[in-house]
Amino acid sequence: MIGMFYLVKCASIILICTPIFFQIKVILEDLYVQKILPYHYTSQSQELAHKYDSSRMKVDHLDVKFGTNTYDPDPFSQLHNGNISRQEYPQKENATILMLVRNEELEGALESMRSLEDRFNKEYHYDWTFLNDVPFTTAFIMATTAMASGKTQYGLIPSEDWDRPVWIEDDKFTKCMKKMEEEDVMYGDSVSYRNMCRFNSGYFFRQELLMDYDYYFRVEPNVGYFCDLPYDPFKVLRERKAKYGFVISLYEYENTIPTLWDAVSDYIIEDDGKDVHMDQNHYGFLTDKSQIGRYLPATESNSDYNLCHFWSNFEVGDLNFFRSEQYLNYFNHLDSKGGFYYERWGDAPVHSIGASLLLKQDEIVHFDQISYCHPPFYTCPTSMYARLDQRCICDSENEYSIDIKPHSCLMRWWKNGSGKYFIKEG
Ligand SMILES: Nc1nc2c(ncn2[C@@H]2O[C@H](COP(=O)(O)OP(=O)(O)O)[C@@H](O)[C@H]2O)c(=O)[nH]1
Ligand SMILES: [Mg+2]
Repeated sequence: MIGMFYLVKCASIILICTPIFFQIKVILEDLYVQKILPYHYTSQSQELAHKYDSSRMKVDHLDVKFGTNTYDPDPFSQLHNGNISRQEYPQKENATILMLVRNEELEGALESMRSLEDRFNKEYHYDWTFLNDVPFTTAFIMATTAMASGKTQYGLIPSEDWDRPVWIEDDKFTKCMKKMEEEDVMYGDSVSYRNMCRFNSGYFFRQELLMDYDYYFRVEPNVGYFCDLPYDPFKVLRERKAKYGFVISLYEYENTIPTLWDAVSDYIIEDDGKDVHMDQNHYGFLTDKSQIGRYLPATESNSDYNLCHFWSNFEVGDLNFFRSEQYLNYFNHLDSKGGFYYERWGDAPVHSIGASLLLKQDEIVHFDQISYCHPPFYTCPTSMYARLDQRCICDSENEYSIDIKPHSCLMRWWKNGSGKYFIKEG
């Protein structure tokens, strides 16, 4: 009887308290979702950011390769316990490999890295510097650091070096972009592409991570190197006192740069021989439209500019040249015209015209034995012995092997630039 009494009492208490319990449960759940969970994520991401931030990466993750399929939930921890000897590789030249890249291009970045590491950097261990307009993800940092044989470092580009400057007029910009979109201009409708081109033209060399280096080797995601590099291109530049090196040269799409040459001509007049020395530079390479062998320029142009440019997705260059007052004057002059936004000026013609006007002959190098592919074009040594010697995997006869095709400017470079020679022969 007493048992029955307690049972009924308990049941009635439960019945009375159920709504209260339910309410408490809802409140606790809300608290968890709104307060505790976000705190958990924030603190977790802060912990990761701290653990894998660029300065620690530089020190900790030098050249260590992990065993495959480790069960260690934190394989990086073995780096902290001092068991692994960290060997410092001296930089043979004061140089870094440089990649501007988006987080979502990770696989392409790794492809390029693997290729360049195999063909060149595994012997040299040059640093890799990655730049991005948004923070790199931990996944990106970890994967690229594991792929590199040298140190890695990651930079966030400040908004003032990347975004559209305030003096670009909104209405005019929108109208110009719309017009380019209607005319099917390549990347004509893209704001981010314009940011990227202006950044590469005038700001990459000002990034803090690059300040201590003299040379850079530009790499893009999804490029490849088909042969072992037969020399260190940084060393070639230093020994020759050269400032800029390229492998592929093409004609630019004129509809991306309708008024670029007007701006350049203005600049040359204003400069009045101070920095631009016509008797020593490569003006001829930019303006020669004569027939060379069987070929006239592949593209007609409406100005004196023949549209030839070095394909800047591959570059090895001297950062001090880009940081020089001469280059900055040239860039500032062009930038003030607004053509990076009102048109869609590419960094390739801007670099190429700047280098061709400001550098002396022999300060620009054509790396004839570096076999390089940025789809759709590639270069491949024509000499069978070079291909065997450098373990090449490429066909120099293929239609996309660009060197002496009508849409290549290389013959124009041989005629008006440094002449044709082989670096190995000196
Ligand atoms: N971080 C970042 N990198 C970009 C952006 N747009 C282009 N890039 C990089 O700039 C380089 C050139 O871009 P890409 O798409 O290859 O242009 P394309 O070679 O002219 O077709 C590559 O290294 C890209 O990863 C961007 O919005 N943000
Ligand atoms: Mg590209």
